[in-house]
Amino acid sequence: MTRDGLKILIAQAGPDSNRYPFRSHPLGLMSLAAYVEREIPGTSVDALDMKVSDARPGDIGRIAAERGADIVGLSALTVHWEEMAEAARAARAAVPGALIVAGGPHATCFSGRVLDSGLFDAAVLGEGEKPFLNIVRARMRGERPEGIPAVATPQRPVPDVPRDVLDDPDALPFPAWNKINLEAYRRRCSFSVMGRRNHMSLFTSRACPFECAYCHNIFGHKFRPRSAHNVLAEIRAAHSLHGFSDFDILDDVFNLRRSRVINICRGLIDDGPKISMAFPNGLRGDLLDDELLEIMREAGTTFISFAVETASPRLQKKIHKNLNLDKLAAAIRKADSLGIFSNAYCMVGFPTETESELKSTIRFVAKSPVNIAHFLTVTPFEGTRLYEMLDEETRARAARAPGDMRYEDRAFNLSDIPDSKFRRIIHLGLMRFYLNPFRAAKIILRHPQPKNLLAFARMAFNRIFING
Ligand code: B12
Repeated sequence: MTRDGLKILIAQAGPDSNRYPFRSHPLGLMSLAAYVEREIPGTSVDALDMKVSDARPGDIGRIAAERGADIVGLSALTVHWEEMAEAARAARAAVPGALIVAGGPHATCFSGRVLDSGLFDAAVLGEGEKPFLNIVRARMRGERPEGIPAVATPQRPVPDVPRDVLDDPDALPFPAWNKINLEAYRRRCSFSVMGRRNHMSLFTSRACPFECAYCHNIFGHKFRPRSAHNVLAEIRAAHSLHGFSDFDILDDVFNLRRSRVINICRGLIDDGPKISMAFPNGLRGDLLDDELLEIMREAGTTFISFAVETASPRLQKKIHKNLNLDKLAAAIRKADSLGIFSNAYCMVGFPTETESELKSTIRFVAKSPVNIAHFLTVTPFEGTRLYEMLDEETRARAARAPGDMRYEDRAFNLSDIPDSKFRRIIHLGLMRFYLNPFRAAKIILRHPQPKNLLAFARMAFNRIFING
């Protein structure tokens, strides 16, 4: 049976809660929608991000029924698996004939568990465009989604081909900006500098060749960058169609290929548009040099998160990040001298971490000119190499509570430092960092969004006196 005009609803599950206020655009859903509609004309895809919507997971059934959905695709981070399961249950009850498909980070990492729930007909592993398109095509032929590369099903829980990615990411259409409620993201905190901004998220490359032990690698290790030409075209289209002049670039490792970064920046400097660029997800500091930072600044870079993780060379090795700390420190200083607002992401509480290693990380950051610091307690996600390093008892605790692995959660101090001392050191570190008058003055003078300074002050207060 061939039938066009298929209706598809894809949704990202999660609460719209202030407990974790940051929001970024659901680029995965936006890309799937644009790709499927382009490849199968006549198909219509609706996208819904529950993290910025009044719709609760239980409402997905009603929404799917109202739209007459033939396929309901659901995505979530592992922390929001329960919401995703509830949405699937609601969809199954309301549109029993629809195909219910899981995708996104949780389905990628835990496809077996997702299918064992009995709520899904299929789970897509990793990059979703090609597998999802193949599922839609199979449905149009009246076939079950069996034997499709990168698609697990209850009958075949391990796909024959584990991933099915696009070799040339330039072949993707730009994300479907028209499928989401753009206004909802303007009203919420962006991932960058704690503020409400008229910004758009951007993903300019897929995959990361590094093997950091704590990472759930979604796109694999073969770095697939979009060309500078293609990235510039997306920026220009988002700017001219929707007026965005502020971009959050969320790649895993945007600056892996120096020449590409230079070409993107050169294009912006020479031919515009004039935009501001932020890198809230972290750049690799040891792959930045003076000249590169200068051109990035000239092209509009206002904010960089430096993914420090730890200042202990031993731990850098143990977690397979192998960051060159001297190069990182030099890049932080250079960014500061160029007036770029910056953040340091640190992970604290690694297995075997000692008191002196923890203090060395805090000292590294406190002595550096970064404007914001995060000391996030390491969360041992199942399915990562870090998790494999744990003993049975700690693993069991981690596996029992995936929903509890929330931001800045203190439940898993895996280090050799007793809990109370661990907390005290971090608390004192945060005080030393934020209560430095020179840093405070610089934050006020340099903040790229002065109207968000109050929100920033509230965040720093919470971090020092509540979370810290
Ligand atoms: C931006 C971002 C965020 C944003 C929000 C992201 C969101 N979607 O809600 C913020 C800052 C809020 C965030 C927070 C956290 N994040 Co985060 N984040 C990211 C980041 C850097 C980019 C996401 C993105 O836009 N990707 C680009 C798009 C194109 O990819 P995608 O969304 O994965 O979609 C593709 C596929 O997954 C698939 N797909 C997606 N949806 C669907 C749906 C269907 C039906 C199908 C078939 C396929 C499919 O196809 C898409 C296109 O190929 C990723 C890293 C990464 N490489 O993706 C981490 C990542 C998603 N985050 C991660 C984590 C762990 C967290 C935190 C839990 C960290 C922490 N301990 O605090 C918190 C959660 C806090 C909370 N309580 O909500 C992990 C998730 C692992 C997991 N198993 O859940 C990732 C993968 C990082 C990593 N490499 O480990 N994050």
